[in-house]
Formats: sequence, C-alpha cells, structure tokens
Amino acid sequence: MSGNAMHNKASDGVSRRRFITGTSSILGGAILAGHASAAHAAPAQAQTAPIADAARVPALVIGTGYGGSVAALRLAQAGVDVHMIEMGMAWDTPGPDGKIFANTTKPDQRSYWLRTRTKQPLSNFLGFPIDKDIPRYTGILDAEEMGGIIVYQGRGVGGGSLVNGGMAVTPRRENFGAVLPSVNADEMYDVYYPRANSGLGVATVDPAWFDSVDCYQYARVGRKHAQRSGFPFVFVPDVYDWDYMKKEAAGTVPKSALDGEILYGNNYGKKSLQKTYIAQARDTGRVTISPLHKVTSVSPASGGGYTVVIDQLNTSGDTTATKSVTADRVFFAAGSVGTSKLLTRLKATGALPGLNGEIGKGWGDNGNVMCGRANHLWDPTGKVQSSIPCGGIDNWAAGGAFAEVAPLPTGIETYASFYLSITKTPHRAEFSWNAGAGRVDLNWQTAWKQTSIDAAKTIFDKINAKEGTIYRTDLFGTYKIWGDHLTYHPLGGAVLDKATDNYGRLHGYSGLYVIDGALIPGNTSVNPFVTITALAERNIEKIIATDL
Ligand code: FAE
Repeated sequence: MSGNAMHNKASDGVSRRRFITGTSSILGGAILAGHASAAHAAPAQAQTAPIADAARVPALVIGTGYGGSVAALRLAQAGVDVHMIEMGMAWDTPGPDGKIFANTTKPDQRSYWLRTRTKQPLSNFLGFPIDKDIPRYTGILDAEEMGGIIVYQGRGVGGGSLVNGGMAVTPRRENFGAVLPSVNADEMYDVYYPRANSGLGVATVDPAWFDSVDCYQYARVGRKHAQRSGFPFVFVPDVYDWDYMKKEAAGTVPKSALDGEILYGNNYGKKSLQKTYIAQARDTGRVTISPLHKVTSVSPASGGGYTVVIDQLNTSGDTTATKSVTADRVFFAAGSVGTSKLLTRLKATGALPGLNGEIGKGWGDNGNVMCGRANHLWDPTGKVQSSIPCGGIDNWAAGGAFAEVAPLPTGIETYASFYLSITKTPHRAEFSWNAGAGRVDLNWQTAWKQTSIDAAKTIFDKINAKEGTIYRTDLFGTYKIWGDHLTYHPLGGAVLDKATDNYGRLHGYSGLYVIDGALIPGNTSVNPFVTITALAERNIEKIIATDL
C-alpha cells in the first residue's frame, strides 16, 4: 500500500470506538441475548451512535466489500471524511459459543441472511438433503434467488471477504483484454494489481509444506489427476495467513481453516477486509461505518449533492428507523447485484431518471459450475481438509475452464474430489424493474449453464477417462452431477465505459460513482476479487486527482 498520504487521526482524540456505529442492536439479537459474557464482550470498535437523521457527509459509500473499502481508505487518506453504510452486521461480537462466526458443518442463525432454512451450496450428501431449519436473523451469507440462479453474497462489514475462500487470483495477462477491454493493461499490471495484492495481503502456500501435510492431501490428489491427464496444476494465492495455518496444523493455535470454517465466516486465519483495507481506513480516523443500515434511495438534493434514504434494521430484518441524509458524493459499492438492483429501480422509478440505458445490463455469473468426482478406494482425499483452496487446473486457453481444486471438509473420508470451475461464458443477463411486483427482476436462463458445463467437461471427462473414475451424483440432488444452480461470482450490471465513464462515474449525474463488481462485464477468467480491488484502486486514484 502506498500509505504516504495517511492521515492518522486516531491519536488526536478520534477514538476507534467511534468507527463502527449502530451495532448495539446485535447484542439484543436472539442469538446473543444474555450470553455475552465479559470474556466475550464486544471489541472496542462496537458503538451505539449510528448515522444521524439529516446528517450531511462529504462522501457516502454504500457497502463495505472490496470496492467500498478501497474507496473509503483512499478518500480518507486524501483528507475526505467518509461514512460507509452496510446492510449487514458488524461481525465483531462473539456468540454464545465464544466465536464470532458459525462453523460450516454446524450452521445456525448467524449463517444466513433472513432465512428460516439453510440453503447450502452442496444441498445433499450421499443423496440425502442436508439443509436444516434455523431462526431468521441478519446472518452472514445471503443466498439470493434471482431468475433461476442462486447468487451467494456476503452480508456484513467486509462484504464478500467475510464468506469467501480468499483465493486471490490475478488473471493471466493475455486474458485481460477480454475482462476489461477499455482499461490500459500496462497500468493494471504495473501499478494497480500489485497495489491490490499488497493491500489485500496476498500470498501463496509454501510448496514444501503443501507436499507434507495431511490437510492438503485432497489438493495433491487433484494435482496428480490433473497432471496425469496433461493439464497444468497451478498454485493459487490466497489471503489466508499461511503461517497461522502451519500453526493450526501443528496444534498450537485455535483452528479455523483446519476446522472447516469458510462459508459462514472465518474466526482466525483469514485476512478479510476487516483486517486489511477496513482496518487501515479505521486508522485514518476519517471513516465511520453504520452496520445494519440499508440504502433504499439516492436522488439529487435541492441544495446540491444527493439525498440518501437509509433504513436502519434490527437483527430480524425489520426497519426500526428511516433516515434521510445528504452526501456531496455517493459511491455505489453494494456488490454487482446490490448496485444493479438499486440503480435499475432508481432509474425506473424517477429518482435518477437521467441514468443511461446501460444500467442493469451486462450481468454474468463468471461461468461458475461445481462438480465432484468419485475416486478409487486407494485414492483417499483425507479426513481433515483445509477449507482454503490453494490450487487449480488451468485449461482456459484450450477449453475455457479454470477449475479450483476445492475442499469437502466433512470430517470423514469421502474419496471425493470436488471442484469449482470458472468458465468462459457468452451469456449476459439484464436487470429490469417489475412495476407490478415492485421489485427488480433478472432475466437469467437456467439453460445458459450448459456452455459452462461443456467447458468444465473438457477437464473432468478427460480425467475420469484417464483414472477410470466417475462423477459424483449425490452432492446437488439425488442424481445430479452438476452444481449449475448458483454463482459465487456475480459481476456486471453497471458496466465500466458503458453505464459509467471509463473510471466509474455514472453518466447523467456528477458526484455519483460505481466502484464494485458491477463494473466488470460478467467474466474475469479467474476468481474476481483481486480484479475488483485493482480496478477500484485505479478508479479512485483518478477520481481523487480530478474530481475532488
Ligand atoms: P461485496 O463484497 O459483495 O460487498 C457489497 C456489500 O454491500 C455487502 O456487504 C452488502 O451487504 C452491502 N450492501 C448491498 N446492498 C446494500 C444496500 N442497499 N445498503 C447498504 N449495504 C448494501 O461487493 N472471489 C474471489 O476472488 N476468490 C474467492 O475465493 C471467492 N470465493 C467466494 C466464495 C463465496 C461463498 C462467495 C459468496 C463469494 C466468493 N468470491 C470469491 C466472490 C467475491 O467475494 C466477490 O466477488 C466480492 O466480494 C465482490 O466485491 P464487491 O466489492 O463487488
């Protein structure tokens, strides 16, 4: 990180306790009521002063994921006070089990955003459904069902960084032209990708350790099978603290990756945005966050700037107050789906009628498709599996697929190899306003996943033929090979250089910006968050230099 313009005001009396506001309601929530012992008391940043009604702020950021965190940090370092509005919780307070986050194998109310039943990406095991009832709560993982695709997203301070696998992949340079055609690749690879990787704390597993530990047996089996079929196996960098994982394996620290934590948060070793960009933003003393606050409207204010309407939520998801604040500048960083839904509705309902016709277009699923393979009994994948993937099979150039060798951390030997493939997909959906139903729809077609399945098959049909193995059919239903009902990687909906100019400034309104995954037109050839972060670094640098 450059850090040279850092304005650290923490020392001049702006306490960290002011940083995250509005979280006290968490302590009153169903799960935590009466259980927060002194040992589990909230960390210092929890506070009780959410953004005030009628406040005026220089910069308001909607969402606290990658795009929002980069914007907040860099604006603050340039001397601008920033307020971040986050619909999810702060995730800074342990539950009754002493941990902030729930384990993947034991989902509870912390696990899902306002659902009464879990919606696990792997819905079945040995053919049996594994979802279960949970209390409705503002939990961490949203399984949002839109037009026949389930879009998984993180909810809370840190956005997707709270729930993701931390795989931090820079696309191969030769593929970049197709990812962001209007962006100068030299600048990205010389300046902004390195800046993003450094800010995120990206590192690669120690290969010698990888070769020696039980918890990556599944990945070594994945490598062996890939290489025997002639596919390159590549180590994939991650934001997990690899030294911490070594200590987990040695049994000297509390476990998170080696205890199967991933989808519902990671209690120890993962460097989520809370520990990187947001921690740095906090240290400037210029950034405040209101969790459990949801932006519902943005429109031009009569005296200049924008009126932003915000619902304050309780942990049941009910609105407990509605506030109207004024912001000189507004950064849409609500994630691809959140930003696209907001902009589509605001354009259609007259709040921002001057947005152009590209709003809502160019949305894609990054070609995500999952599958498992059944190995022979002499090829076990291991009882203890690190939940952090560290390798992939690269067949992008020949077959349009990049497959992560993913864990199946069940605690028992499954003899299964499991993969999440990112594939080249031509299909793009569009968000539109459904006035009758009062909601935004997405015209995704379930049949569009076939091209992704075909691309993934270029890898796994060949491996199965070589190994004499078959696909697992018990992970996504009673006889279903492909996990083709979901995406972890929503991208697009307010595409760079179309809905916005080439730096994310929304056409039609000065002072409104998009700075998240909505800018990227549907496909990144690899996992997306490093590209989202690098693009945000590029755009905010230009915006600070020319607009402020
Ligand atoms: P995002 O991180 O989604 O942040 C948006 C934030 O805005 C969220 O915190 C929302 O709660 C909040 N929000 C939405 N609407 C509103 C509103 N109206 N008012 C206030 N707040 C709002 O956006 N990517 C990788 O590169 N590597 C991986 O290993 C990886 N694994 C993944 C695993 C899972 C299970 C999931 C779900 C995703 C994974 N991803 C991975 C994708 C990655 O997390 C995602 O691309 C980024 O988080 C998107 O970043 P954005 O800044 O666009």
